[in-house]
Amino acid sequence: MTASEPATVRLTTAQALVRFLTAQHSERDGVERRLIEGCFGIFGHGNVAGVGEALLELELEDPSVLPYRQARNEQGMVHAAAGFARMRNRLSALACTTSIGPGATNLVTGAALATINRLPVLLLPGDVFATRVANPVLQELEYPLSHDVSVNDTLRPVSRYFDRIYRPEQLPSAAMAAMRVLTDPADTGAVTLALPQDVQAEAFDWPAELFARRVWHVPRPRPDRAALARVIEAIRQSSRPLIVAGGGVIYSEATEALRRLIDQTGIPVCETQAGKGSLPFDHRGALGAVGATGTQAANSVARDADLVIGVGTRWSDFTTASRTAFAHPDVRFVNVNVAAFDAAKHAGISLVADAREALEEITEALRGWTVPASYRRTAEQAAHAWSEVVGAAYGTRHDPLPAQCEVIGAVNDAVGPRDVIVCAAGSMPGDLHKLWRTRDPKAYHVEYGYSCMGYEIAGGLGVKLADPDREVFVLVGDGSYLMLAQEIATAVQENVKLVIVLVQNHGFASIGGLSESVGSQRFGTAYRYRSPEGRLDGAVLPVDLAANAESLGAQVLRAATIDELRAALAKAKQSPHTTVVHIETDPLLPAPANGAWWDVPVAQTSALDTTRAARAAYEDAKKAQRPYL
Ligand SMILES: Cc1ncc(C[n+]2csc(CCOP(=O)(O)OP(=O)(O)O)c2C)c(N)n1
Ligand SMILES: [Mg+2]
Repeated sequence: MTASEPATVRLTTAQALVRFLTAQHSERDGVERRLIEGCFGIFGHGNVAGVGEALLELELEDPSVLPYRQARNEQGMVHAAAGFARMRNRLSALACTTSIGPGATNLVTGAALATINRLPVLLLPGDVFATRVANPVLQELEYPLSHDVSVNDTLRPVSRYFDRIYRPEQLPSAAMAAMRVLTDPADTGAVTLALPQDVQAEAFDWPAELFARRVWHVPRPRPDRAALARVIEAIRQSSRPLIVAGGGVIYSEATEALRRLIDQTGIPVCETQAGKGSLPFDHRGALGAVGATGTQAANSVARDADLVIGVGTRWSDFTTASRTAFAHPDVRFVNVNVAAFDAAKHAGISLVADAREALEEITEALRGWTVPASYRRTAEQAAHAWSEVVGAAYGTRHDPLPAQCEVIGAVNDAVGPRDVIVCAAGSMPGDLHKLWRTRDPKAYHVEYGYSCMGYEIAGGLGVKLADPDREVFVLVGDGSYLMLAQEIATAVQENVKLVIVLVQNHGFASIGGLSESVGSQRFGTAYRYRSPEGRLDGAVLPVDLAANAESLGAQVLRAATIDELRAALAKAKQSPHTTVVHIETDPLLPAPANGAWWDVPVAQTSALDTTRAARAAYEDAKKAQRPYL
């Protein structure tokens, strides 16, 4: 080698990729951290000899550099990675390696969840031979029209960046593009680098600088001056403005800035699922949840608001109650969002910016301006009235089986202010949104972008890995548990402690209630034997989920009453082990009503009286739906 020739390192593609990952860092507010902190995986022939060999070399060198963790299900490991990234405010992430075929397609649901929630996860599925010398390889889908399609192409629409590394030379540019997307607050989501199994094992002379320490700066874009002036003008002209705090407030660590703005101006604040915790529940001006699962306090203020200022929200149908929540005839929107896509929604005044930067500049520009005192009082009284509703729900005392609200109340009493609750699907997310008393911005972790059954336990594992100093309480229904509970075994293996509250109500309280409301008579929503009449309305099944959890290595406590639940939670908190607290509840007792609507179309023609009645109610409710234009 002459002095002018650049230094190279001979490694396989897989070795080069994992070495590259160990050198990547993110930076925001002057703090640098590792970008990819570890790797989940399940090995098969599509990754064992490539990425597997590379990870082994790394572990033998130093097991702390890129810890490898075995998952039980590929979907579960992406959920864990998503929970991890959310807990870290998207500043660090985990990689996930899989085999080809089913191992890879099991990633799809997790990838969709990550992308919809804008959470960075790095997916490394194996792929079929690039050289095609041995095709069709075991598990290869043969697409007759083209040999450059594999099952991994199902990951394209659910990835924010997708590339397939057919040749080692492609790796540097693909890997750099992947890191850019992972660290871009507007573009982030699942990033997929599909790795054909032969290419993983192929050696190449890499430029040494590929492995140099690299820092990806996470920006805090400041608002455009003219757009900011438009926003300030709109706020000054409003008499009933309302802030809707979304997940962006929390990811941007903008909660202090939000607090300063509302303390100064008196603008009340309500929260989306991802934004819950933006303010402590009892802060002056905090109205709690908004929309379909909102508090009556927030929804009454939302109904009359003349200016709705969304901060870091993508305006899901739950937030707008399917475009019925904001009913003022002249309501206008302001959208503060780091993603132009969301900032343009509802014909709002678009303010493309980081939430913290934008809130600080808005606060400064509004100096001396406040909402009318009477409006502030109205909002505070509404919040106070809802707090009494929550207190009553926490104290329901239902017999013989407790109500879910009481369970939530008991868990709320048991958690410390920084402890995290994790949930995702079923009736609990809505009840938690309405009723949970949140005290810390990172203490409420309900995945409601994809509301994916099965996220709860796996996601909780990721949360705990991201912040081991906090106690993590997973709330999971029996339906979600049956879908994906296996990562309990991973938590046990990793000595990661979770407290899992398993709410057994023998089926779907959520969809059962919804089914009834749309006239479908709870059809197919309870877990029951097939009866002699041929219907699923026989006796309750003999399924014992507590025994199932025990068999996976968890410590299990069975509670029959709320008092026993309180005692079990106290014991679970003290225990160093992952503990499942099992409690049976009455599925027919919903949380307090809020009068909000959700658009679920009902059959326009039907032989059923129940459906015809529901259709009439649907058509009536539909009249309140607005275009927000
Ligand atoms: C993967 C997935 N499949 C289906 C659904 C639709 N869904 C939403 S809630 C629910 C039932 C959840 O049952 P359970 O976990 O027991 O909670 P419960 O409704 O009883 O509170 C279903 C099927 C979903 N959200 N996710
Ligand atoms: Mg259930």
